[in-house]
Amino acid sequence: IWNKNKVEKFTTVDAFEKRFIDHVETTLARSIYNCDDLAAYQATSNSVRDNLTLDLNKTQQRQTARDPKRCYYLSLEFLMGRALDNALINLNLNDDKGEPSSTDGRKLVEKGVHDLGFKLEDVLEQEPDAALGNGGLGRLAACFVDSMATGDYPCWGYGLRYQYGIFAQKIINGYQVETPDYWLNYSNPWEIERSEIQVPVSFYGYVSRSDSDSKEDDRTLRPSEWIAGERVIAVAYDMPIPGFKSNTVNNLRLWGSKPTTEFDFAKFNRGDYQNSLVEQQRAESITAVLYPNDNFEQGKELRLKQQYFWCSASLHDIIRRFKKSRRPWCEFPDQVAIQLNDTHPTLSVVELQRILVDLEHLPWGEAWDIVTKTFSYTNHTVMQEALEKWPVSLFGRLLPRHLEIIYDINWFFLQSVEKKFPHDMDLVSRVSIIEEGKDRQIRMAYLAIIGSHKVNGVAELHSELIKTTIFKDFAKIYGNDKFINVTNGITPRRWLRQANPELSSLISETLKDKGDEYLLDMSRLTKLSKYAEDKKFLKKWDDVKQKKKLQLIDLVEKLTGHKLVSDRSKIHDVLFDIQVKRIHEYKRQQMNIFGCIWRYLQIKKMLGEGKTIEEVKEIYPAKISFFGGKSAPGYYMAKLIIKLINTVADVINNDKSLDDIFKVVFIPDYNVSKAEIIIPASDLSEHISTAGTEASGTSNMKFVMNGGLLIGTVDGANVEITREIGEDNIFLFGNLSENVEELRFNHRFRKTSLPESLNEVLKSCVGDAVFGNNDEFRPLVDSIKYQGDYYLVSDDFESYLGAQKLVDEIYHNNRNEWLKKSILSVANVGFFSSDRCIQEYAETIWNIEPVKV
Ligand code: 26M
Repeated sequence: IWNKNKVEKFTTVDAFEKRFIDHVETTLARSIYNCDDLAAYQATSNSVRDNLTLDLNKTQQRQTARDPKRCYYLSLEFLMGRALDNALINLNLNDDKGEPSSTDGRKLVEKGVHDLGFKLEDVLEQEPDAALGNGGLGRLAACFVDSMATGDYPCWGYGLRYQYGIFAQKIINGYQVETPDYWLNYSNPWEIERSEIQVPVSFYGYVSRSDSDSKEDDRTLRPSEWIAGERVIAVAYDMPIPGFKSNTVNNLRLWGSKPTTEFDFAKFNRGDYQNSLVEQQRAESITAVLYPNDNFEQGKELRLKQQYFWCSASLHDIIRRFKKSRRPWCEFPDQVAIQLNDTHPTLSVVELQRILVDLEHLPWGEAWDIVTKTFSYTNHTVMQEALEKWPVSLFGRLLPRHLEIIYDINWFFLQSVEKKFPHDMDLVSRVSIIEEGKDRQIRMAYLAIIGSHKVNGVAELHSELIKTTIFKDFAKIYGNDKFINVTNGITPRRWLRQANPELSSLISETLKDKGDEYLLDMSRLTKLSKYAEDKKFLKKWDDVKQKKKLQLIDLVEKLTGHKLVSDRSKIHDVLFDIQVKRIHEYKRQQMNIFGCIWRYLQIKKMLGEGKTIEEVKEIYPAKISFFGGKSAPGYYMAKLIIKLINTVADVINNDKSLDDIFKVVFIPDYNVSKAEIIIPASDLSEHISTAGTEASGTSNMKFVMNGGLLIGTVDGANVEITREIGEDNIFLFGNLSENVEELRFNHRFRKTSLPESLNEVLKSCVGDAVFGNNDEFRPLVDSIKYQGDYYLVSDDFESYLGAQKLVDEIYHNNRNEWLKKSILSVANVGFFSSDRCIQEYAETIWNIEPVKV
């Protein structure tokens, strides 16, 4: 009976339409006469999800049967964006037996939705972003799960199901205002609630040791019992992750918190029914919100609670799966690899050690051997303020047994260091997991390094820097094999095919690649090089870009209500210069806006001298500078930068004398779905961090993949991008990271003076000058003039203006040259596919192999 009545995937338009109507009438309990775009989105999503679910089940059955080594990617953030369009692109329409079918799933559903009276475009617009992340780190995790499924790797992601994603940004009066992102408002068709998968997680309490006369440093040889003070339940919510042209559908498991059904009878008996319920309700707050910091550590207890809740539930789940195959514990690292996305999941190292020693009664040394073979750690930053540390006092109260275990890990580690470097007591104290001082702190990065067999940076320069600066001592202790580089990547399915269907079709048509195989094998793109001087092709290439620019104009006009361009037919002459990313001093949006101010002041000067607009345009051709990005809510300077951008935009955009040759725009609420519109529209994008501060950057890769040129510093992955696409095709400027220390030193001793250009700009931002705004921006000016200019804006400013001048010249005087650079960039962007990146992780760190379904 089961076999005869098997649920089938839809593989035809008819079958899709049936499924759709079924969902409208049953799942949504609505009549087909009362079906709006939102209902259509939900019915479509549920129908597509059914297909995914069937393949998910099959993938998991297959993996259970084969029982290969699996990788678990632990990340507190998965910045997934929208799921439907991506699912359509990855839709796998083969039946039970066949090879992946050649039917385009997206076209099929588009037709079906159209037959039912809707426009796919409008339906897709209904979906809220799954914005469970801050920026680069979270979006990287999302690209990674896509590539893991595409490469048929047996991998799961583990994260938290925040009820509120990153806040929505409103711009009011030029200031950022945060509003809650309650993304689950209309139920989420992409999650499968596994109400039967419930894992209890404990907090607080104390440690009990049966053997009270054991010697202090002997205690780890015996297990201890943790008597917890609070218990909550972790419930699993699964998101199916389809691969492209693959039958694999992997799983992203997000944990939600809820109260136990245990009840505090003591309180109840005291007549305190209300309060005993209130405390239970607190459990739900653990996964309520994503912390909106990016590259900044705050040390909040609830954040640590989130981390432990997630680590504990995930490890429990992983171990439950391992135990099914009844292997001995020593085989655990042959079956399980766990990747730590930054230090946020480092507690899982301690939790695994605790489980093995306290609950499974393994000897300490055997347990630790298993732990270190299992874990590996990715570092995403060298900036001090972003390195995670927890006060010992706070930590010990929440997780008393884990604190003991950390002390013991540290003790054994320091012993081994002393043995290896007997005459270097300084080294021993420097590498202690515990930072001494009046407020003792646990250094999570050190713990992550000690608990892992591999540590990787995310771009070559960054991986070198961690070995020679923040983790220098550890590189010395562990030698050369432990610290490696895996340069980041991005998924070409979302960032080329989905974001830019126009460019994708031009590419597949040009390469005669009907099945879009280049999205899997991006080395095929190199064939585009031979068209780099083909006039007909240049025209088509340029047409795509102009079309994407108009789409961005539409978006901005919709969002801000302001008309940006009066004559859309002239868009070809307007250079789109874009910087979209989290607002941070080290990313130097302030330098970009100072550059805009410089441009404005120069234009005004020329006009004042009686030059005509046409004459001005010879030097400063038409351009729009776009900014976008969120500031952490408590980051004063970043918020001030947003206000400055909006103030400058206000003045410039309302200055009639400019005759539209220059505009500045702040796009509110930058997120993944807006990025998909913004990135394909760029002629030029800015990646201008102080050298040595941006670990990799990933939007740089997205812009290149869409034929945009970069202006940037020699930082992060800009270095490898330059190597791949050629130095003629990127506008590099500024000081190198090896000189940063000296430059900062010179500032401290007032040995540098500001360039005249910057001085003029800064003058216009204070007092009652044109951008002064009652001296509001004084702190931004002072940080450069009097506070050491930590991010070296003054040292790079002239060089930056020089690079911008070159941009203007080439874009306006030699368009074919520009287009050639654009084509050659795309032709050589293949290295930055996250498929390559995941393959490197799989082969050099995880030691796992694909399992075809
Ligand atoms: C820390 C404490 C409390 C709350 C939040 C945090 C936190 C959250 C996100 C800290 C850092 C976070 O992300 C850092 C990040 O996004 N780093 C970026 O990672 C990208 C992927 O590797 C790189 O491309 C970027 O260069 C790097 O800045």
